[in-house]
Amino acid sequence: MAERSTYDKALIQVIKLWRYSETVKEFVLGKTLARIATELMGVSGVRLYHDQALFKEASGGFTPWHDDQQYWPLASRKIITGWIPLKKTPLEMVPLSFAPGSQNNTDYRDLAISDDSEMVIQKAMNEYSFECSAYDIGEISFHSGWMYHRAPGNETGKTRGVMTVIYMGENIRLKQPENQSSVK
Ligand SMILES: O=C(O)CCC(=O)C(=O)O
Repeated sequence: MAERSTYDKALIQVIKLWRYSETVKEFVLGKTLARIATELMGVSGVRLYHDQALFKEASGGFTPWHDDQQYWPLASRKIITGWIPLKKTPLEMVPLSFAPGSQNNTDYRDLAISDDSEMVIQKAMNEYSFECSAYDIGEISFHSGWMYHRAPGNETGKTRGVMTVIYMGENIRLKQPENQSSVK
């Protein structure tokens, strides 16, 4: 752990879970979450952008303040992440904290997940209130692509596992990448 970067200490990522299991495929490609995402974004329908698992290991580091959309060269803000804990996740298992309203703050959007984003965005977030809740099994949250969020390090000695499913408005278009994060 000590040799990893802040980004790599925070999470282990496994992408495209729907390819590994029929059950997961049914869940990820199913209509339940897609319908909620459609309603939240006020769009006529959604497409799946991608899904992934994120494991914050026992003794895993904090997830620095960041927004998600900088990583995606998409031309509108109609994109949303469903954050889905794989187990009951009480506050000590460090669920995400969100800064509602911060999706309209354009100042720090290109700060890639790093010690820098943690420091700079943390300062800016002092003018917002945060929301952070415990999750029972089956409870999930959605956050829009530009909303800043973070999570503390995991000191519980147990891995905190979640999966995310990201939906975009069905009419969304690609745009030229505007930063290094979205070139990859
Ligand atoms: O689970 C975490 O700590 C980070 C997840 C995240 O940033 C996201 O789903 O957008």
